[in-house]
Amino acid sequence: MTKALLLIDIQNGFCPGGNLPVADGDEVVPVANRLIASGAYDLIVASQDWHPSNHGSFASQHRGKQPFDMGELSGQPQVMWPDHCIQDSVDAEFHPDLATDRIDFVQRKGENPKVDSYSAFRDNDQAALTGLAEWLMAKGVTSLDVMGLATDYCVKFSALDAIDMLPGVTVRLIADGCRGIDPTGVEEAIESMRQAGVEITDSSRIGF
Ligand code: VGL
Ligand code: ZN
Repeated sequence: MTKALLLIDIQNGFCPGGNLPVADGDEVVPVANRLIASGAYDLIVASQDWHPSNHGSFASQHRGKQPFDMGELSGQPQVMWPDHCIQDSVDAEFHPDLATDRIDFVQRKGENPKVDSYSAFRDNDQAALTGLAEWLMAKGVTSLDVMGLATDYCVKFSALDAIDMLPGVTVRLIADGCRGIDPTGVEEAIESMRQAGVEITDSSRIGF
């Protein structure tokens, strides 16, 4: 048994004071730190949204678009986001209280300006892989617990891809370790993960 914890985008940009803040996003930090310290995991992996300043998911790159409008990117429907998690900015750094010294592998994503990458495993068009699935399989991971920000975007896409791309691996969502952008979206996201075979659990049931 090789157990891995996947921390999705626990970055300043998605916490209060960030450029794309998720309500109470910082509340996932103590949950992550407790899980890391519990000793329940062999491997800790973290993803980091890591955009160039001209990323095509930014409303600022589209004439007449405001943040949270719908738009298009490379011919596909795309939510227009505020500029966020720009490479090497404070906004893109992990939350300062996250126990980053215990992270074994950081997977950056969203570097191609022409396509968004909610999932830590591959771009939204499913063309380019990040390499994370290969890394986890090479480590012989048998179970993957997923938590972080935001439930209805990057957490959801990552958990669904984990089911798809890691055959035989048990995938669980640590629900109390997630916060979302849109409350309705969060309910739908959890339901779609459940239907895809993601076990929905809680940090209180793990390791302590
Ligand atoms: C995310 C929107 C845009 C996320 C990243 O981490 O959920 N959401 N970029
Ligand atoms: Zn992003």
